[in-house]
Amino acid sequence: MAAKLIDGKKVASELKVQIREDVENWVEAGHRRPFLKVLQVGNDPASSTYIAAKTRACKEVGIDTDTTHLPDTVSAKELKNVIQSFNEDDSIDGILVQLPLPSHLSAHAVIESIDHRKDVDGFHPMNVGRLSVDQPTFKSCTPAGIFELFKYYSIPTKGKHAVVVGASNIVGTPMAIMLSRENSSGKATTTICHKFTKDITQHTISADILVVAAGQPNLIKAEMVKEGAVVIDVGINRVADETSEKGYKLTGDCDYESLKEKVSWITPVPGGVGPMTVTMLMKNTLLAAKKSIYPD
Ligand code: L34
Repeated sequence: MAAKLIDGKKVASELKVQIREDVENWVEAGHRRPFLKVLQVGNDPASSTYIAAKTRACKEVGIDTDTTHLPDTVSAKELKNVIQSFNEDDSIDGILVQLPLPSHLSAHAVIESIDHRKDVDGFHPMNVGRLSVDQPTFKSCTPAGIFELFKYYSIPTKGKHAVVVGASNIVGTPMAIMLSRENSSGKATTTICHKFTKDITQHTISADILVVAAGQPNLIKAEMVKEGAVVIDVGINRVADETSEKGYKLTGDCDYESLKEKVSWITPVPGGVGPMTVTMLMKNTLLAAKKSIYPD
């Protein structure tokens, strides 16, 4: 069986057209244009690329944005004060602190210092907690984007066996929550694999839906998946490649070439999940501006 391509780039651009319309309607109704504040600490090159993608998307959908850039020597206290000032600034609808942070800073503490009503990443414990109990919330952008892809391609999750490889706070954990809940979203029987899982293949081989967010190039090979499975590759690894202009190429966590002969649906890297993550951030920022999740 040859797999069908899940074209995240295409779906993302269609969704952005819709979001743009929603933004313009909001503005035409007399409201201030939504505003996203991005905070970058240090100079991680991948972070700079992702923030550039977010800034571009804001432009496409008509959301105002700017990025405050702090040096990687910033203290926890200074960073907290900056975030506090954003929390109190009524002209800011959404706040995003790009991760990872330099090692002397605690991501937990930083995320918790963001006003949960402006947490458009959906990483604040309030929002993750609400996700866990099916309350309206800012859904983490990557899992939300993957669910949009399921919807667009009419890929059912209800009653399926979903396996998530990787248990990060950004992707694996919220993805597993969304897949597993009975009352909203997934309704799937869900397994989470992580670095302590003894035999990953034992789990992946029985997956109807396999979501891989481990950050390890070529972790998942054809012999580890079931014929006809749906494979979502969240990995976005930079591997050295002297033939490319940038000196690296992007590759996911899955061996795409061998998997595509065996599975039913697969996301490419790049052009799969990445653009959806960025698009869901636009959606959350509009929700924040409209105070849809947390009315005053
Ligand atoms: N706070 N930190 C916070 N929020 C996030 O949602 C993120 N993430 C992850 C890293 N840190 C974060 C992102 O934005 C990963 N991520 C992200 C964003 C965009 C893309 C990939 C990951 C993306 O646009 N990917 C393109 C290729 C980009 C390239 O050329 O490098 C793609 O087609 O996959």
